[in-house]
Amino acid sequence: MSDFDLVICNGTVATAADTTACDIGIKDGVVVTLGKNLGRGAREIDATKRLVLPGGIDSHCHIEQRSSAGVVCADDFYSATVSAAFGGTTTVIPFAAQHRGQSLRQVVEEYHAAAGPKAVIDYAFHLIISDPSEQVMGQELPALIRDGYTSFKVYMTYDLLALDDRQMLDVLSVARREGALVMVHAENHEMIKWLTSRLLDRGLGAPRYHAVSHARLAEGEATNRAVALSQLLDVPILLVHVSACEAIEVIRNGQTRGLKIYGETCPQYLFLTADDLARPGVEGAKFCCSPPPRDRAAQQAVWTGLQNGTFQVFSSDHAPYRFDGSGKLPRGDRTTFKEIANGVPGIELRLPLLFSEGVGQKRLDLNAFVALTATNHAKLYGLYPKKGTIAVGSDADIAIWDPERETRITAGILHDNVGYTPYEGRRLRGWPVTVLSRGRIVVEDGKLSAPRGSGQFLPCALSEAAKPLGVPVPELASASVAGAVLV
Ligand code: DUC
Ligand code: ZN
Ligand code: ZN
Repeated sequence: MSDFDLVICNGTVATAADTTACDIGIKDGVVVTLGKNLGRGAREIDATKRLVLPGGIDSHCHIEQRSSAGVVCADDFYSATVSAAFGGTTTVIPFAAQHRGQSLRQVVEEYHAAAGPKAVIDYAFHLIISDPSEQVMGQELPALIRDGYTSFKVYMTYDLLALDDRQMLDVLSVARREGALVMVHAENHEMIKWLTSRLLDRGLGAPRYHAVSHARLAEGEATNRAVALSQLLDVPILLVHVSACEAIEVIRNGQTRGLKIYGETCPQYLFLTADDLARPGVEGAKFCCSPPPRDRAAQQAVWTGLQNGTFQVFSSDHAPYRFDGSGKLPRGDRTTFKEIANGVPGIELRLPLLFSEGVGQKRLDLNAFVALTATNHAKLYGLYPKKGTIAVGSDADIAIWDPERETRITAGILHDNVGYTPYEGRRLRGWPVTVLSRGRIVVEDGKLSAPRGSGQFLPCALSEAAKPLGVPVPELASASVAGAVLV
């Protein structure tokens, strides 16, 4: 009789805090012992010369989602989670996206119905709030937060999604009261609309003009406004998919002033630039996402932000659209940048890209890599320490990496349903070769072992990160002295 279902031995185990040579004993899906000479397991994995890391958490990805323009993602919960697992990710947090007029509760039920039978790894949901009606804000949202949907995204741009500042304040005040974390897509809607119509009026519809219309000042201005709204009500916020130097500066500045402002960035802002959108014909459509990739200086600023703690999380923002009429090119070669579905795939390459160019090129140490790709996601979204670390009592969600393995990226080796990758032809060093979810082998030797529907839903707890500072701005403090509760 073995003490463990599985023992991983002889590997180098790294968490966000430490790197140690130790073995891992796993029973009933959970890490039960860390140490040396653990004894036998029913199964053993020899991890000599391998790195044993917490499975990645991708806390920003779009799966089986219909965009506000009605375009459906190329990946369903099967292909997306399989692709995630092959890239070393063991938990995803996609969005249950409300369209205007929809009941939030019903939206959540629909996403459960889609994910339950298909996901091969564990998943939670953020909400997207596009219609903060009285019913949604007064009843549905508070109830959903209590049911484990403790984070939600709001947009400051897009005709069918954007909230105005007043609506943003309404949403922030519910988040404050209920302890939820608000994720903000910060771009100035009017600037983008104005630039877009000027460009199109002048016949400039090619993909490269997407990056012109989504100007970096639009991102900087909206980020600044989001921080001010957050400060006014003393509500923590997370700025998602940050790409521009102007926005990074605003976030850093808020953090320096002691505000609970969090930042997320993504592979496209490290490895792509606006020049990619200028590739011949409509090829540039493959690189159109919002905010768009910028220039080399912005790439460097994003690296610096990962190094100095401005960014807590590195997510894929996997928004998969095929390069045809069903996705990127609704009007074929005549599609203008305004009509191109916004988003790039990246759920499988998020970790290998950051490992190779971050850890491999000594821009990040291994512990920072783990923090940025797993631990901090679990902490921000109320999944820690069940997820995001390797510790006694944690789920045995583990990726075993061969740090020397060299891979030339091409769409054909990936497991998503997109048909192209923005990272075609790149050479990476380091790859997750064995991936476990709750002690079950999901990927081994390039093969999938987990059945459809074996992933489990994870209700999220309220997180410390979302707690207000408790220091209202002076105006609010004076109102509350007078007995008025404003938030
Ligand atoms: N926002 C996202 O989060 N993903 C893709 C496009 C967008 O605008
Ligand atoms: Zn967004
Ligand atoms: Zn997104």
